[in-house]
Amino acid sequence: MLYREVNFDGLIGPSHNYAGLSPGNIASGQHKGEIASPRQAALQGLEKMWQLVQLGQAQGVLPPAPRPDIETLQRLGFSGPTPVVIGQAYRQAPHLLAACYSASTMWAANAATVSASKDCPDGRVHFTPANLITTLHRSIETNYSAIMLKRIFSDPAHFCHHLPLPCQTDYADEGAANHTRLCGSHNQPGITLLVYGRGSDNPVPQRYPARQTLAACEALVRQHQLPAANVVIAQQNPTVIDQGVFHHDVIGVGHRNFLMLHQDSLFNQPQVLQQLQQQWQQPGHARDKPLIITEFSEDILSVRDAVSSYLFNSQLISLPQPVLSNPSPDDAHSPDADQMLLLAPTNCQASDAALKAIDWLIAGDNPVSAVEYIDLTQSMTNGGGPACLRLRVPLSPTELNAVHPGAMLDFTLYNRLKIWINKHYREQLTADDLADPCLPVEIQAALDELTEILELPGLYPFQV
Ligand code: SUG
Repeated sequence: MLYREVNFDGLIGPSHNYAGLSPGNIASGQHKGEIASPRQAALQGLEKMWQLVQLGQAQGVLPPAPRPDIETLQRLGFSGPTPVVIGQAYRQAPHLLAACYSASTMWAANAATVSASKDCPDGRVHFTPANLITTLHRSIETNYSAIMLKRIFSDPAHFCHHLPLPCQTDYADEGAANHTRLCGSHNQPGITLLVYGRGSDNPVPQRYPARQTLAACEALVRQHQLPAANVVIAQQNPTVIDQGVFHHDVIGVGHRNFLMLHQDSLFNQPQVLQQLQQQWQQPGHARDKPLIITEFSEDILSVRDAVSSYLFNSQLISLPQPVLSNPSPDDAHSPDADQMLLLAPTNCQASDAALKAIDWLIAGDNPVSAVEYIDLTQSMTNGGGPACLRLRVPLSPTELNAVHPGAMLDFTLYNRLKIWINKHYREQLTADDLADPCLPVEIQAALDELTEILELPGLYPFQV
C-alpha cells in the first residue's frame, strides 16, 4: 500500500492583517501596522496549494477560524452587541481587537501534532490540537482547530483526536512546527523528532520566548503512544531562538529519509544527529533507505540569512515516480523515486546568500534535485512561509478515502475558491479598518458561503 504525505493548508482568512502580535517573530514585529491585502494573501496561499497539485501531490484545504472572536472579547470584559464590543475594544485596547481578528489559523503547521498510523500502536492517525498558549491571538485558535480537524478527519476507525494539552505554561505546545517525521518509505514506521525550547536544565533563550516545552513533547509521545525507540526529543539551540527562530521549522526541514538543518539549530546537535542515526539503524527496524542529513554551516547560510530568507521553511516534496513502460517491483526503490523538490519562498530569490545555499544543496549528495519558488509575500510578512501554511498528514489510500472529500483540492475547487476570494475579500486592510462595523458582517457572509463550497455545513457557531 502506498502511503503518502498529504499537505493540508490553512486557507488564509478575510481578516489577514499585520498587528505585530508575536514577540520573537522578527517579521511580525517589523511589519506591525503595515497595510495588508487579505485578497492577495488568500490568492497567494491558494496558488501554493495548486502548485502542489500540479506537482502530483494530494492537497487539502483547511477553512479559516471565524473572526472576530467576539466571545474572547466578551471574556475580556467588553459587552453589548457586536458593533459595540468592537468599538469599545478599538478605543480601549486595539491590540486585543487585533488579536481577536487575527487570521493566524492560516499557519496550519501550528494547528496540531499529527502522528502517522504506521507509528501508532492502534493503527490510526493521531491528532493533538496545539494549545498555542504563548500568544493570545494564537491561543484562541485551539477550540476551533479541534472542531474543524474532527470534521475533516471524522472517521474514528482511522483517526483519533486527543484533547489539547493543559493550558499551563509547562505544557506550551505549538504543534507540527516543532515536529518532523523521518521514514524510509511512508509505509514503514518513522522516527518522530520533536523539538522544544525550554523545560530541561539546559540554557534557555534570554531575549525571546521559547514556545514549546519538553513536558509538552513528552505528553504528546504518551498521548500518541509512540514507542520510545522511534522517538527523539531535542532542544532548540537557545541562541537561534534569540535570533528569531521562534519555531524549529524556521531552521530545519525533513521529509522521508532526508533532514536538512542549520548547524546551530539544536542544542548538542552532533549528539542529537548521532542518536537519530542510531535509532534509524536499530535492530529489528530495518529501513529501506539510509537517513541523509545535510547540515548548513554558518558560512553556507548564516542564521540571520536563514531567518530573513526562510530557506528552511521551504517544503520538500517527493517527485512522482517516472512512468515506466515495464514497471518491476524494484522500480519503487530506484533512485528516481527518491528525488525531491524544494518549494522555496520567493524571498530566497532576493537573497544572494540563500540562492548560493540552494545551489550548494542541489549540487550536494542528497535527494534534492530541483527548486521552484512561490510568492507568499503576504504571509511571509507575518513570518509564515510555505511550510508554516501546511499541516502534514501521512495517509494510506484507505485513510485518504476517509478524509472529508470536500476539503481535497481539485481544479473545480481551486476555481471556486478563487472566485469566492475575489468576491468576498478586501483588497486592503489596516488596523483602523478593524473598527469598521461592516467587516464582521462581510466575513460572516464569506465564511457562510465557504462552508457550502467545502461541504461543511454548520462548521461555524454563527450557523447553528
Ligand atoms: O505564530 N505569525 C505567526 C507565524 C507562524 C509561523 N508558523 C510556523 N513557523 N510554523 C506566529 O508567530 C503574526 C501575527 C501578527 O503579528 O499580526 C503571527 O502570528
